[in-house]
Amino acid sequence: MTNERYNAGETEPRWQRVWDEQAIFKTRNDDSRPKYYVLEMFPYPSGRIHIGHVRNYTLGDVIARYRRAQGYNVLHPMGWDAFGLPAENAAIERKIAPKAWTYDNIAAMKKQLQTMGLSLDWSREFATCDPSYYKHQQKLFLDFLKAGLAEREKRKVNWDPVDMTVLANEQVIDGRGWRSGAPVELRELTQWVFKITTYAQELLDALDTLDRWPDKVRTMQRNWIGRSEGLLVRFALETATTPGNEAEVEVFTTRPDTLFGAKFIAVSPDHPLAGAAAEKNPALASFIDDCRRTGTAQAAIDTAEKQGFDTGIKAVHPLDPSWTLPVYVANFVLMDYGTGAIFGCPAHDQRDLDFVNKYGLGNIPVVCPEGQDPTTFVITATAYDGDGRMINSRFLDGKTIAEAREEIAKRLETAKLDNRPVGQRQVNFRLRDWGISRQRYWGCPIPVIHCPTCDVVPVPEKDLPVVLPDDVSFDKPGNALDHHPTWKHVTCPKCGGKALRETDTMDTFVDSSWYFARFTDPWNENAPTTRTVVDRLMPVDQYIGGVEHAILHLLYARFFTRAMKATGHIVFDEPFAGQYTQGMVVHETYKKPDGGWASPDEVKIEISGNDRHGTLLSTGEVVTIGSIEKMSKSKRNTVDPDDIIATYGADTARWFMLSDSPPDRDVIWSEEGVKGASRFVQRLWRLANESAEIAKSAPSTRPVTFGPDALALRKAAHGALDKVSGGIDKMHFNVCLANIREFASTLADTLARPGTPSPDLAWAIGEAAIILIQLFSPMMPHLAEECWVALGQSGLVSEAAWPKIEPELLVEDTITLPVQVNGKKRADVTVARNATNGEIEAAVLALDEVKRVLDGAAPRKIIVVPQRIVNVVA
Ligand code: ANZ
Ligand code: ZN
Repeated sequence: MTNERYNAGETEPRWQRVWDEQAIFKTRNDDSRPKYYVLEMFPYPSGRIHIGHVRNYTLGDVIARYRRAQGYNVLHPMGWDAFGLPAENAAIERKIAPKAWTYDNIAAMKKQLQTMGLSLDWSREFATCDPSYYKHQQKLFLDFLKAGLAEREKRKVNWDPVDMTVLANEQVIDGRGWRSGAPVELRELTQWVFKITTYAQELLDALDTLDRWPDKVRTMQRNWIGRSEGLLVRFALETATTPGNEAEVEVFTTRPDTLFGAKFIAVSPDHPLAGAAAEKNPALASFIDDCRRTGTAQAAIDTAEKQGFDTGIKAVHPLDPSWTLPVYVANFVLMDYGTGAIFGCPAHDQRDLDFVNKYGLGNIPVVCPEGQDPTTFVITATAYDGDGRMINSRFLDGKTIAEAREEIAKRLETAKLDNRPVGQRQVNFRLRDWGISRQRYWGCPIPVIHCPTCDVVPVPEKDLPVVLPDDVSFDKPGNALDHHPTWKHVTCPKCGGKALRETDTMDTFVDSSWYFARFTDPWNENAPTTRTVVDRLMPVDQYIGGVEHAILHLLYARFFTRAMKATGHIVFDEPFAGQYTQGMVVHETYKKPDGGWASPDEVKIEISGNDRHGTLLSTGEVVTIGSIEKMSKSKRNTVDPDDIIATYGADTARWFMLSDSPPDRDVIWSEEGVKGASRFVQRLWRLANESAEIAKSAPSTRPVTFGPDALALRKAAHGALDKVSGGIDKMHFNVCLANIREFASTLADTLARPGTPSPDLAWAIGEAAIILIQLFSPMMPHLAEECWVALGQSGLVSEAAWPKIEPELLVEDTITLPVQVNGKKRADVTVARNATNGEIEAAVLALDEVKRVLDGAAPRKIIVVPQRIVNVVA
């Protein structure tokens, strides 16, 4: 028996080499077995793996290894989401070329990943900044362009006048650019957009079919798509009050039922009516300018104080010609939603209520909650947006909201203004087309040429890829591609005249919208996908990543898959059959006496009873143990995967990641927890060796019968096998780990019994050890290989078939029945499940409780209700 401690530092690289040399994780595209595609969201090459990556890839690896053992042809690839701003920032701050910075980071991170023992097919690796990848992305762009799925659109964008770039809404902070701090301007620019709205309804409907997606993610997507059914309503204007004889304004409403509660009309600062009125009214013009400074971010608009400007224009109520409403320009009405104009019903919309309360317009409640007295129901500071019955609404009074909505729609559809219907039903989506133009160097070039004669000319396919130049400088703000002396100057492919390349590059979300399809055949130089391969290996069976990508990335990928289908590159609509959002890795925080933060590796934690206390390793000063928070550089509560793996080994880190919390919850990283995992590794190693020693003396063929001890152990083994298999299927990994621990204890107890085990028990111990090793092999693959050898098994456990459950060992073979005497429950009896009535009666009569009641007399009758109950009639 070995007394040696398990040495992860020695074994882990050794097994990684063996797997690598035998190329056992390489997936063959011509493998005819059923496929299983496991994918973790690919990393951005920031330079270092962080602990969140460790969790993400461990989760995926458990599934990949388990499915492989089950006989699937598993595809488990890895690559790099390599374009983006940090590379340009590094170039500016450290004078390193974005390309060199990116590929250096990739090399460093790949080394780190390889120490984790992940069962990845590295032969498929690519980075999205490889021209051999983005070439095909440019081809997809051209195909989308032909299919009408990409087009140019004039758009209002946030423009940073110092950095000379468009900013995403998230990059505008308090109206200023996040880097430059300069006040952001709204500019109208021509941008390339992908027509995601073409699929709005389909993207919404198909969410119902994604039954292996978390409900919360589907809900977030539904809300983002934001379908509303409403009514377009045309309000006549009193032309005497309008700047240029405008006769009407059209609004979009989802609450036509509230029309009798209307108090005002409001139009967006960008609405033509506002523009026309402003021309005659300088005060209004300057109000509109102020509004524009808020930027385009929804959050900024939502939180800004509601402000309006009364234009003096009067609108006529569509159901009462004698009723006029003031027309305001208001900062909370967006031009790019609905018609850019609304009617305000303050009693039932909080924004409208805030607005009237500011401008003294009052409110009339028109929906009364059930159980409220309509004569006394008033609204003051809080709008009521719940259910109820109509009040103060003439012919609608007493109706439900739904009935009133229908009634108004019907009436306004038939009512006429200027010979056309006043009302028209309409479905609106919040979803906007996807603007992909970025004024950035480090991205995929948009493959078009602008010719003064021919306008926009697609780059001919034979000229793809349009490659980024390497010789760029970042000494001026703005787009380095645009500043390049020669790159953009080309001849027009159509007329041969002088022309300019598009210097905008694609949003990096484009790069991650189809990489999963490219992984199926990254070697195809001629096309983005190989149909015979992609149609068989897609969709991804299990996708895993952070919840921060629940909306945009997943939605863009779902759109892209449809657009690729429409252009003949794939047969599927939905890229991810199963989707899982993992929780974060969190850690407690430590505050030093001087108020600064201490990192976990600077602190020594001591535990006495329930009390934990920490001191600084360097000075012995006491630190305050603070709250548990997401790991962040600012709080310094991070742990470095390299350190963990160097100290404890990858298996320990992997095991700990899976052990304490369900994968979709946050997991608290703690030194104690990792130490516990490390002790368990040693325990398993001892168990495997002790079992191996006994298994040596076991009969080589399976015994025909098993005694009670052997049977009990076999039941524990197959029970654990059953539970862990089911648990991995459901991704209940923490429960699986608990089952494995429990089973390991049972095996340890069996081994601890005094005396030499009988041959059948020795055989059962060998079987149990093999099952145990296989059960933890997806989580701790290196340890499993080492134990596999110790047990004298041939081949690699990474390639072994998942053990077969013997179902008869799962059946409880005894049954416990309640025993009544004269209708009163006296006892329980435990008998063999297949016991005869005679055997059951004998067992019942032998019970002390029954003997006492019968007091020596024979029962008159015993009635056995099979599997249910036994009645004794005394
Ligand atoms: C009158 C009304 C009364 C409204 C009421 C709501 C409650 P969703 O569900 O998001 O589609 N709206 C319409 N266009 C707008 C725009 N461009 N900018 C800002 N708000 C706009 O929201 C539709 C509702 O949002 C519409 O219904 C309209 O206000 C407002 F008790 O009309 B409602
Ligand atoms: Zn031309």
